[in-house]
Amino acid sequence: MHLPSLSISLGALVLLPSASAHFLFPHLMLNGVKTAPFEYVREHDNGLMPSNNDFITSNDFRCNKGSWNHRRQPKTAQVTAGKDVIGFHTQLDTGIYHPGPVTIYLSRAPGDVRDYDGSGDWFKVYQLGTRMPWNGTDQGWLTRDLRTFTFRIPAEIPAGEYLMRIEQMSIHPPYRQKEWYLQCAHLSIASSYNSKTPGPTLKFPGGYKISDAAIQLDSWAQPPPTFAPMPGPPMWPN
Ligand SMILES: *[C@@H]1O[C@H](CO)[C@@H](O)[C@H](O)[C@H]1NC(C)=O
Ligand SMILES: [Cu+2]
Repeated sequence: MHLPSLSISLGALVLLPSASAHFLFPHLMLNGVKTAPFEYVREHDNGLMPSNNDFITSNDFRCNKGSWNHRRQPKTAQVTAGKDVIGFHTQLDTGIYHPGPVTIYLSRAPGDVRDYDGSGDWFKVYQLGTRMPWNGTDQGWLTRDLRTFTFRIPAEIPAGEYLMRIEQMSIHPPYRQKEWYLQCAHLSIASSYNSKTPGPTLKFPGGYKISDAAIQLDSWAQPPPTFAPMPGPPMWPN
């Protein structure tokens, strides 16, 4: 177990001034319960550091830097498709103070999720962007100051073990520059669904391109943008 290192890293977090604290998502949300930090979430070695756009071409864009070294630490949460409400909660109740979308993807492991690197297909099950219409301000983001991002697992997901990946793309730097925050949880999904495979799917890296409209959004533009495209494909099921 990694409780000693966990308490050290949380202690270090507490000492950080909030202005330099970015976002981790160490708590799996399970039917309204905030589980312990990293109980079901794969830790990584990037701490609270923002990643820049180089990140989207890296294998670390799956579950963040160094997460492979932590893959045996979390438990795998037992959940049921079409029933349980799941998601993530930020570290130390930090509100999302950087404007930008939050998306959540699932990828089925070939076997045990603890041995899965996220190199397979991902599909999107959650997204939260701006109010519509958007007046181009930070206040217009529905993600703003939120700490919890949850959704009911769709019934239309085959049984199996899954990585669940949350991503926040911060859009406050100028032009195409973005900051990226992401983290993965371990799920075992019970389901009787065995119809069409969830999609559309994408790979990480490769699925996002700098030319994507979501990444090209320039929050500094004048006049301000009035539409913020979501990163990635449409959600499953449509
Ligand atoms: C933009 O909209 C948000 C709510 O969506 C509001 O709080 C804010 O005052 C608005 N700002 C401007 C400049 O219209
Ligand atoms: Cu920042």
